[in-house]
Formats: sequence, C-alpha cells, structure tokens
Amino acid sequence: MTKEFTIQAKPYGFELDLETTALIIIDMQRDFLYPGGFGEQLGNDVSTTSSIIPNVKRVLDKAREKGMLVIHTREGHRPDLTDLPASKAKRGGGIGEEGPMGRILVRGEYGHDIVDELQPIEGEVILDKPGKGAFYQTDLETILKNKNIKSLLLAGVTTHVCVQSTIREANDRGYECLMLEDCCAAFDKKDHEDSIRMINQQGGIFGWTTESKNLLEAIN
Ligand code: TIU
Repeated sequence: MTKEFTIQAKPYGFELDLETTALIIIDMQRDFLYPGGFGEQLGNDVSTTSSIIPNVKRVLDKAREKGMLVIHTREGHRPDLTDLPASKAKRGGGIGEEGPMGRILVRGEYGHDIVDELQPIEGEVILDKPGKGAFYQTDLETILKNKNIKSLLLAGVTTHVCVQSTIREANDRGYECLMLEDCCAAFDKKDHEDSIRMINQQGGIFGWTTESKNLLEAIN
C-alpha cells in the first residue's frame, strides 16, 4: 500500500509517497560544520552551516520512524589524492593537508566524517563522492533504481554548491526533488536564498522547496 501526502511547497504542492522517496543528507561533515575544516579553510564562518543540525536531526528522526531510505553523502578524496583534480586542489581549502581534525577532506579522517548528531545508523547508505554533485562518480543512481526511489528530500550543505549540484543532477535523471530550506545552509545567507529561488522558479525548474515543518506536519 502506498502512503501519499501533499506537502505545501513552492511553487506548488509536492506529492510524496514515503515508499518511493528517499531522504538524502548532503555532506553534513565536520569539515563543513566545525572550525578548522575545509569550510573554514576556504575563508568561511561555519556557524551558519552548523546551525541547521537540529533541523536536519528532526527530519532524520521522522524519516527513520517512517522507514524511509536515508542516504548520507560525504565529499572527500582518497588518502593518496589520486582522485583529486589539480583544478580543485589549486582552488584552496587545503585538501589533504593536516588540520585540527586530521587531513582535510580525506576519507577515513575525523573531519571527513559526519557530525556526531547525525551519524548514520545500520541500514542507511553512506555515499562517498569526490565531487560536488552526489551522482558524479558514485553508484547513487543504481541504489535509487534498486530501491524503486522516484523522489528525493534534500538536506545538507552547502545550499549553493553540493545541494544545488545534486538537485540539478537528480532533476536531469527524472527524480522529483523537494529541497528542505531550513535543513540546508550556505556560508552566506544570500547564496542560500538565491539558491532556493533558482530551484523553484519558472514553475519549479529544478524542483520544489519548503520549510521542514510543512513536511513534518503532513507526514506525521
Ligand atoms: N565550498 C562550498 O560551499 N561547498 C563545498 O565545497 N562542498 C559542499 O557544498 N559540500
């Protein structure tokens, strides 16, 4: 039996079936949320990105309660950095260098992992990705196909980079995307707000956006 809901969203209601919808939490890693990581090394204030942790946790708890597929992504590279394009390396952030949380954005390091509050539990997918979009050089599409997923709820950081890249990639592959506005953050508030507008403009050119309370109230 399917469980269908309509979530109040922009530009119009988002039809949601819990059995064919996955929650994808993008890069809620210490390197983007805590001081000393990649985000701060790029010159950003990480208090904005870390502020959404409680909102994401509420949605994660609800997704777990409802038995939805949960996917956690982590941006990062092999310890030998052979998957790190020179173009990305030279733009800064100190990828591969030693920081207070280990080597920056390197798989297996403390800073590369997901923050304590949102740690994955058994049965949830952890997806390591070398790029900004979650489909690039990963098996995300295979996982979604195998699990009969048609729609994605998106949370995570940063709104204008990895969240938006993933929404664009998903949209081209035919997935319906609902971005949870207060469960996403950019270092700069304007980048966040502009991204929301870019997603839901022109009749939902890349998808829908909403506040998480609309989702939580509807599927409660
Ligand atoms: N720099 C920035 O805003 N973001 C990233 O580099 N990666 C993610 O968004 N995860």
